[in-house]
Amino acid sequence: MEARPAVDDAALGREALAVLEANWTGTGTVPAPGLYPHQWSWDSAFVVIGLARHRPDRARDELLSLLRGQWATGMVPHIVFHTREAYFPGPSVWRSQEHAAAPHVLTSGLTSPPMHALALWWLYRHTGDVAFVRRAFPALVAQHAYLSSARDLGGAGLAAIVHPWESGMDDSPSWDDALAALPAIRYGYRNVELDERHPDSDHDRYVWLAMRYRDAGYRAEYLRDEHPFAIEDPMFNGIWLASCQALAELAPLAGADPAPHAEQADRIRQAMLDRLWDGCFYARDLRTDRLIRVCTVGAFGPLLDPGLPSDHLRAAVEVLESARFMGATGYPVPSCEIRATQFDRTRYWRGPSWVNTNWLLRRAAAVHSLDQLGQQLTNCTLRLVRQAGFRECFDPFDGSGRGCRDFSWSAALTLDLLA
Ligand code: 2M8
Repeated sequence: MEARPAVDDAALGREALAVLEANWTGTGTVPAPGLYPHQWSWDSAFVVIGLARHRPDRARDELLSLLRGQWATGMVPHIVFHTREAYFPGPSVWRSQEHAAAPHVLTSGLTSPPMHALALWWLYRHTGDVAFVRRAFPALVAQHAYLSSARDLGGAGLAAIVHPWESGMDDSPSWDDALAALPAIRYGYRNVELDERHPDSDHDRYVWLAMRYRDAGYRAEYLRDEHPFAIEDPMFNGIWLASCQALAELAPLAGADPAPHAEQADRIRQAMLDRLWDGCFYARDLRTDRLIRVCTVGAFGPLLDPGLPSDHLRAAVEVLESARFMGATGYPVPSCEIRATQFDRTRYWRGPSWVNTNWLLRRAAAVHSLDQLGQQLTNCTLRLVRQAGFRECFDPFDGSGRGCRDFSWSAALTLDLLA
């Protein structure tokens, strides 16, 4: 494992700010130089959270810059392309400019976990900037309205993801069966740097799914009636619920009624309990109407909800702290439970530990006053970045770094963990 010279908190904070400065393009923060040369949606929300205390000006610009990519439908795309730099699949695949609802800036046609209202709430909490809340609030209300109108494909109040990229956890074993049910595709499109992550066949299926949705005009009716991939994911919906609660708290500042946002949060909670719980939270495949019985870090998204019933909370925390997750490795929290046959400590969202999911779990611990768990998550996550740097993800057993270096959300959330 690579050794880094010991750094104290102040030096680590300075390093984190330097990474974010280097990854700022003038219009937004890229997740990492090279591999990810554009603005990714939930990455930006984590950057806003990390910069809230240190650079509120930059945090505001980051959020506004991302929201320039919002479609008239309210959809906040998972990638906003501010430059012509190469990335596959880029603007020529998504063809957003051909869609009447798309903005002038080029974007992807998919969305990603709706972290943004939670990020706005975080920013407000640290700055007290009411004027900015008023400015950003309507866009986030529109984002949520899009999710409840166009994405409630199961009709029970949850938002469905229609592509693995929308989960933020592309190659999670949760999507394996749904992907395997798609036709075998061979485009041969490759981004060689992704070889470590996705077998060719999966990557080709990702592209095929995206192009089918594009060719259907990014229509909600197509998603409901025909699209072959539709999954209710507990992490996506847990984040959405937390963002609804954030909007409910921010609403009075924006001169709006909090009730619809609080009610939406209640609906999501009830639907997750009714549809995704069976001893822990699982994703539900809407095309087979079955739970996907592999327990991943996504299972803990609903813990972000302070209103989660205490028996569900207790059972989920027991799973989290058990040898299936935190209890077996020195470094929390593996992205897939260790005993699963699909677990792979080296592969991206199939085993490695990630700073953003650790941060989300630490936030969940805070909302439930689980102080010891929160402290453990903070300390162990800081240990990862102290030892291996701001890597994209980390081996959950020995803490060695994997994927990109100078990764923005690892740096940004370290700033928050240090505070
Ligand atoms: C990863 O996703 C992209 C596709 O959007 C990829 O695999 O190339 C995921 O880790 C996702 O959560 C993240 O937002 C993105 C950029 O950091 O990379």
